[in-house]
Amino acid sequence: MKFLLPLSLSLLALFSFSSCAQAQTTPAAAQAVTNGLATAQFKTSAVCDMCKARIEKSLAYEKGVQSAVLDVPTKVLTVTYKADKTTPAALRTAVQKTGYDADELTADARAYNRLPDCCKKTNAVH
Ligand SMILES: [Cu+2]
Repeated sequence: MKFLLPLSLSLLALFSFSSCAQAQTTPAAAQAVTNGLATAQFKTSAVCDMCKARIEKSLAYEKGVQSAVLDVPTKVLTVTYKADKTTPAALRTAVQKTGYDADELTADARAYNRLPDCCKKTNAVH
């Protein structure tokens, strides 16, 4: 029975070491802010390349936005912005005002109604 104690101790050390190493490798929040620039991703209701162009252009005019890229197949908008100039909440509002959902937020109704029929969210991605 005596040999079990050192064994369990070394196992314990091994486990605490690996969880520690894990904590160090992926600080997602810290990764997002580099040189005052941060990146945020939003799920939108975009369905086509026209939506992509509309949202990217609209976001480009937003204060603090460095770049905005929408991936149509996944509907995910990736925005790089200056963390001291704007916030993810303000960026979501900008997406809403363009007529699209942003994560759990629903599109601004007036902006949505102005979208061409092909860009309505009832359509599948095309
Ligand atoms: Cu569209």
